[in-house]
Amino acid sequence: MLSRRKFFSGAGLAVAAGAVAKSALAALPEIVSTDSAVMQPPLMPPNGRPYHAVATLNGWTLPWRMRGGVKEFHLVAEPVIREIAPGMRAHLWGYNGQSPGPTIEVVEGDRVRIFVTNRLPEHTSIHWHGQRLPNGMDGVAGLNQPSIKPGQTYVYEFAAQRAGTFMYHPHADETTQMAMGMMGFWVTHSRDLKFMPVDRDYVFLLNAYDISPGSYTPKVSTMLDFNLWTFNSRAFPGTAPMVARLGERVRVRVGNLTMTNHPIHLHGHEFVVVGTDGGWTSPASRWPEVTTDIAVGQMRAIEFTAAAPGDWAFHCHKSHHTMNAKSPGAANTIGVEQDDLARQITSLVPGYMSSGGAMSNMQMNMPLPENTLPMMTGSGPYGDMEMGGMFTVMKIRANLAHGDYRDPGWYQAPAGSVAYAWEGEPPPAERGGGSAPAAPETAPFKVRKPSASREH
Ligand SMILES: [Cu+2]
Repeated sequence: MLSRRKFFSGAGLAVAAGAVAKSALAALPEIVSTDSAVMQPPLMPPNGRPYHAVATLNGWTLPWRMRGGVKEFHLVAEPVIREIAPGMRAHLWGYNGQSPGPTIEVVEGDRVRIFVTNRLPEHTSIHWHGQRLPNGMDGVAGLNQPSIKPGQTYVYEFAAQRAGTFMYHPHADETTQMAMGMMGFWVTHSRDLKFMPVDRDYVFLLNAYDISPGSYTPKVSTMLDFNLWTFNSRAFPGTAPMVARLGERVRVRVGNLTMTNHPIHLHGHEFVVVGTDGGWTSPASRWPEVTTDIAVGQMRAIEFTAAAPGDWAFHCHKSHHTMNAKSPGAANTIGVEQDDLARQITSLVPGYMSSGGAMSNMQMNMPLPENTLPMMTGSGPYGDMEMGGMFTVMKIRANLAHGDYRDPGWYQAPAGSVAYAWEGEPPPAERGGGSAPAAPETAPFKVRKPSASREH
């Protein structure tokens, strides 16, 4: 359940709400909001066409009001506090109490009306990324509509024409507002309950922030050099696990609203890309993969059968995206005695954090600035995981009930099925063929000088 509901909370609005007639209040759907980053179970549709609800990683689905056959939602753009992971909170902008905003779920053919109230200190708008809709509902401020000024509420109305995976985000002062966390997921379900059914349907957005160690608010002038890589504005170990029962069909839908691409990788299973930005892929077009690259502005839906029990890593394969903020330009200190060095540097550069070898040891000896996550962190049943950022775990269990989304804890591997330390003596090193090949006296290939005429 949602942790709290706000009915026009906020000092100024509370006065205004008291001054207007009940009939006027009834015209706007109630504002449902949460301050929690805890993953909510799927929201079963209380009315309208039935569908198989999705589960939003560290997020929730926005309830609606059915009015005259139209699904009415109320989004509020506002400053929020997001716990990125235990030990770090970010001052972001989002919707209905959190960043990202709540997931919106509708069914193909639904008539939808979305009220958007702006409680930000600047203008905004919402673009419904990927939707077929009337041009005036596309949400590009200045092009399709005037911007929504602070304090104003705008109404968007359209029919959800195409089933698939979508996002929403501002199309006004976009670099600022997306760097501050304004975005949300949208799923339009098929009218046909038998169309590509799955047992679990997880959704989340890829987002990135530039928050200096020791501070709370993202730098919004950053274009590429972000230092915090997140799944739904959560960094590992703050990311919830995705869970599945052995044998279940699992779908994961990912949208990328960062400024770079992310090769998303699942361990222990092959998956197929069943959906893109433009809809479902044809079965003949699919091929098995274990990593799929998701470019900027793209959405991908992947599917696999949970065939093997265990705790399977699920992460972006750019290794600097599975760590938290680090000091840029740090040297490789592999082979350097770290302890004494760190002490000496810290006396010169307060807050210094090294990069390179032995980072975990280093961190243990270094005090972190307040509100700062360790660069490589998280612990599992066997010790330190040294991960951060865009990382979570797909937990597959034989004894999990259908529809149970609770964290089942760490996997208890059967005896004899875990990598183990060799206890005996290592064999002597031998080189094949007896002697090492002699080094050539001269380079075995010709070096051609670059020719100016061949350069383009
Ligand atoms: Cu990445």
